[in-house]
Amino acid sequence: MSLRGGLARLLRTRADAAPQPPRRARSVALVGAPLSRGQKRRGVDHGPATLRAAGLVERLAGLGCQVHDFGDLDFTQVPNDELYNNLVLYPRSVGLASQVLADAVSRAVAAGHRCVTLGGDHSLALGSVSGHAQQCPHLGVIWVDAHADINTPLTTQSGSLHGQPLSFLLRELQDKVPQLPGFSWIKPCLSASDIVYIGLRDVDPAEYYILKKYDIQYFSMRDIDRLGIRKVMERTFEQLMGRRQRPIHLSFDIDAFDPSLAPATGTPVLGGLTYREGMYITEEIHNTGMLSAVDMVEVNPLLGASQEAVNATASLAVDVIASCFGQTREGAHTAFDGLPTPSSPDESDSEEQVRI
Ligand SMILES: [Mn+2]
Repeated sequence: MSLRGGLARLLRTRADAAPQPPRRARSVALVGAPLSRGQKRRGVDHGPATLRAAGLVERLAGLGCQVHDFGDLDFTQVPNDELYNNLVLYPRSVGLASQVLADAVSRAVAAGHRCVTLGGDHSLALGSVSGHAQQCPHLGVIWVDAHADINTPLTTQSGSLHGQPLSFLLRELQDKVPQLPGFSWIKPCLSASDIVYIGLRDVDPAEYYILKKYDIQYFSMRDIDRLGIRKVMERTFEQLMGRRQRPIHLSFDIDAFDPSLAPATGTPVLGGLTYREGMYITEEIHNTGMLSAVDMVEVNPLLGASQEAVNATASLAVDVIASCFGQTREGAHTAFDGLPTPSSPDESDSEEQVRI
């Protein structure tokens, strides 16, 4: 290859390279959402405090992020919050809390932050996704979870709203979802093709029907076994960003991990993600440059069998978030960009002597 040909090829390669997305400010907003009324167990409202105590702010700062911690939102419980349809629990409390959260996430994203919502149970995604979509109407959602969380209030068996948030957000389901008290502010902001699930292994019959009928892309644990996590992520981005780049909302339920890694959570299911699969998912999402908001949900410090179990779960959740914002398994490379050189007179003398 001639020098001129090589240079021409180099220049052409540079010119033809795909345009990089604009580099977003490395500014991260933390919003604590101690929402627990979307499920029945005590303790998940301590999730935000547990994640902070596990060193989340320091870890993000160490990666070079400017961290703006907005503290915890105040979710006042609505009095006389009776069951909907004799089954669905705390609709008014969950509806109001999600509305408050939607407003906070919308403001954080509008101010140029990438927004991390610290749960809390997964019903908070009603608020975080709605608020994110107010600023980024074309966002895509990656939902990492053991469960599909897409029951409607008419198909739920438990009555818990943390198993239903996606049904309220999906346009295609609107004629199947009744108006709940406290939910009138919610506008469906997602289409079935805007969602990809990763990690499913406990899906109710009505949820399975919805996934198939509306052709929602999902990768169950069986799919991960079959394809490997690398192919799963390639297909995830093909689905969400095959035609155009778009902001990504990552909604990460800690119960996606195997219970041996994340025991302190309300609805653990055997056979979940390994640590390496979890880190690969978030590293790849970070590498797209399009991550715009993250939920970390269902860490419940009252459900660990021991303090070690709680610490392991919280530390795993912090690793997931750090990995979303640039931590790699090769290390973080922001603070170190050159080796020190020897400079003392003795050393330079001896070096000269060697040369002579
Ligand atoms: Mn969930």
